Amino acid sequence: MALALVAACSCGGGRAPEALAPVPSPSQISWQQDEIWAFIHFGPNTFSDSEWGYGDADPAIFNPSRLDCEQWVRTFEAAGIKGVILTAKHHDGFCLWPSEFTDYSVAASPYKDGAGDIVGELAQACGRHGLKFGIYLSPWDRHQASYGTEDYVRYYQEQLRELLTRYGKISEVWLDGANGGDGWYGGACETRNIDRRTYYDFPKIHSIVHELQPEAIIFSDGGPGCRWVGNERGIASETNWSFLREGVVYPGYPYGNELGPGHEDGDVWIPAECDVSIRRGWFYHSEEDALVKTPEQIADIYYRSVGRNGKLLINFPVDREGLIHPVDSANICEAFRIISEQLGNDIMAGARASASESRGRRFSAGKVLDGHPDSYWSPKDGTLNASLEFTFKGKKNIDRILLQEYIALGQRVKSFAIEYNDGDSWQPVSTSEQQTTIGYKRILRFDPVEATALRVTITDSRACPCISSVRAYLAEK
Ligand code: FUL
Repeated sequence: MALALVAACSCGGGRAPEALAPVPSPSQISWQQDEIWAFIHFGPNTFSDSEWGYGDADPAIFNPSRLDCEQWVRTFEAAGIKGVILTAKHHDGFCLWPSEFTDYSVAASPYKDGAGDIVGELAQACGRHGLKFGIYLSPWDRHQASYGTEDYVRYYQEQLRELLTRYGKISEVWLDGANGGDGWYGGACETRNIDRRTYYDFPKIHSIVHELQPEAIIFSDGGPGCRWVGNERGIASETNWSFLREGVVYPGYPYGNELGPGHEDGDVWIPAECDVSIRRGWFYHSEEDALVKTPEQIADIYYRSVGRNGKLLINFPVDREGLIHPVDSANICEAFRIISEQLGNDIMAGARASASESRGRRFSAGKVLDGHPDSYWSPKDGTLNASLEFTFKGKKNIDRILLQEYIALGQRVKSFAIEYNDGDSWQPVSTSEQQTTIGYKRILRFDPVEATALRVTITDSRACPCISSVRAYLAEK
């Protein structure tokens, strides 16, 4: 008996917690680990100075003189961005690839005398630099005469198949929810209303994506791969569950405030994607050259998106030459430098970790400091309130804490509390941010403290917490 016990302890060190549904797919985990992707809005709108083209722009206006997808991708690489989504077709119906199903495309434009293919050029540049690639194919199409009929639904599906089979691996498909009603529609110039829930046959669209690109994440207001965060400012809710109740939210859904926090009692894993433009508009307008978000503003958005269990999708309006404007590219690179500097020096390195309780050696407090994304601290089954303590050598100045759950086993933590020891007693950190959900990543900003120790208490959880990482920083020097 004694021998058997010794054997169990030395090889196992405790049994892993059961997964708590819903859980993410491996593609959803890797999607979230990328943290920041770029968005590109480019098309006739760039040349007509509009945001929502009516669908009647002459393809002759689409004439980028120096288009260079290498320049876009080099900018993203320098800014630590891991992938890019291109508006292959926006609401105006113009296609940035030579689709065999319409003449309304780059093939009818002066760009490369009609021999260009911007989807292909960007896909290749991403391949050369190891970036992932995704496409935006607007369901609403203000150009096509057939819009509103079954023929258009077939047309959309054929175009989707084309994009998913011609360009190698597609890692995300963006299904926008806008349906403004009026448009050119082959010259009819009228308002067409469709039933947003049923017209596009989204189950069929999803099955085409799953068949042709099984690892692609499908974005829409309600997923199924990831959901819209509910605003276009790139800001996630402080309380942010990566779940929705199945079948409730669909593209164009008359959403309330629920897309931000998600459904705490949801049954499907649909994490929040936070889209925002580096400028005001999605498309390029020269009068916005002076309105590019500053590096500090972008860093703040990072804290409010990635730092709140979201993924950041930041848009670059490519200009009329076909380039990312130098101010946009300088500001995103500087933002990346600021974030890397602020979160570059982990004060936990060298700290001693202990826990109020652990389920075994494999799940001890030290696992949150070992840098392995797949190791984690966890207390016993049924323990919903437990704490981790970190003792420093001497006093440390701290104003950020970064927490991560091991989300492969589900998102669990409902609330937590951060305290520091000033040498005499434990005090709460001073912050205006809620200490609620954690998820993949949560970064809490607080007034600087001088601490001999830090304590992270999980005060409530859906099941025993599984914490894979705790880091601390002094960002504002
Ligand atoms: C919205 C669209 O209507 C905008 O033009 C833009 O593409 C944005 C990302 O999504 O719904």
